[in-house]
Amino acid sequence: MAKIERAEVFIASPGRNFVTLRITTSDGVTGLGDATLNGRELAVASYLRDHVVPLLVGRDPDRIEDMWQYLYRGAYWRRGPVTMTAIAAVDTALWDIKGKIAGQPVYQLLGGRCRDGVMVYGHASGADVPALIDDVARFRDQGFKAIRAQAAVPEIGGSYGVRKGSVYEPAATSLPDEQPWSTEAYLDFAPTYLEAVRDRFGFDFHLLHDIHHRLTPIEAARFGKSVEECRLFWMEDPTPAENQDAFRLIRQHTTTPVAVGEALSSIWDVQHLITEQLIDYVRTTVVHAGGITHLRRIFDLAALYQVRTGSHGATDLSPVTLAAAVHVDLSVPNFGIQEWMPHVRETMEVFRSTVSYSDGMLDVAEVPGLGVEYDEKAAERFPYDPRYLPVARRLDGSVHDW
Ligand code: EZ4
Ligand code: CO
Repeated sequence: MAKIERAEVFIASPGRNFVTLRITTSDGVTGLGDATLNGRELAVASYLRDHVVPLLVGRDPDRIEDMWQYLYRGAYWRRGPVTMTAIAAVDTALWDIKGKIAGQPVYQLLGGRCRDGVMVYGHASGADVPALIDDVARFRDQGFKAIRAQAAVPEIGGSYGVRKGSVYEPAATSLPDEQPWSTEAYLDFAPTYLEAVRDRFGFDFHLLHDIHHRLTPIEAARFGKSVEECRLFWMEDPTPAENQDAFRLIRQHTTTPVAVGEALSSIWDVQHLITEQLIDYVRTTVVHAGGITHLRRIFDLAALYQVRTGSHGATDLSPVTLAAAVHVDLSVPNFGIQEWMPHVRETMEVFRSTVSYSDGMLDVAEVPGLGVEYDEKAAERFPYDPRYLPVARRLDGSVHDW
């Protein structure tokens, strides 16, 4: 029987920071797991290096479910993004190893393909409405079937989700950047640019919008109602989801579909959202929600309630997560959509991935495992670069949800 011989944690910043776990078996088979928690990277690296790696060595790499239970129940302390990201890294690496040993892509081990490819949405954004319209046109030209639209709010001179040059949501060095927020200005402005996009391009593509936890439930209800004519594919994170019941209020007022989950890390965090049908899409991911094993459990629960998947896929999730997400997306019956932003060249020099884009869809190559390798040598050129996500403050100086 092969054993886990080695588990290494790599921290590198090829374009942005990534934490990667590589497990090697006594037969020399390697598996990769993403362990990146944007802005809190070293907490997960320490959790793995100091508390998990010593438990892995000598164990059976075949027993993926047992390993999940062992790390989750064995920690005693429940849930939370640091724990669930660390467990995810181990789980993902073991699925990669199982695929390589079987000589099969991971999606085959998950039951095989349910679809030919994975529909993705791209991120169009603009400093003003004409720039947003140009960006939407660019995504349409690239064949995207679904596009998220975000524009800077004039009164506050910016917004989350708006690219500056080639950089998306740059995390600041030293201390977090503080950015102003006005709910009133956003609520007046955002529906107008979503309408402008529909007026210009019509309805032959899916239009998405991210609210990024910025509204109260009743404000979100008003927003959802005000954009019903735009027929959004979804409004994302309309209000923070610590209180799952808050979404009932939104539901009572609008038919705009709701997506939640990128910041949530376990099935218990989305339980009521799903079982009470308070959302339409669940956005939990491989890396932040306990790996392929736990994400499948969430998606199976969601399927019972006609909730579809829409996994988080911004560039702070590594190419290992993207590949794992595509394997899951290919194999679950209730797939909805996958978020995707291409990683920069430096990232792809370190993570050699077989994920490919064509005509609005992603696919993986027919290679064993996840189809991603980590180039340790290339990674050495990109040392860790501590950064923080921004913090939002209302115009009176009080802290708001970012
Ligand atoms: O702000 O991934 O839908 N995508 C998002 C992201 C998140 C970042 C946080 O690290 O909201 O861009
Ligand atoms: Co989001």
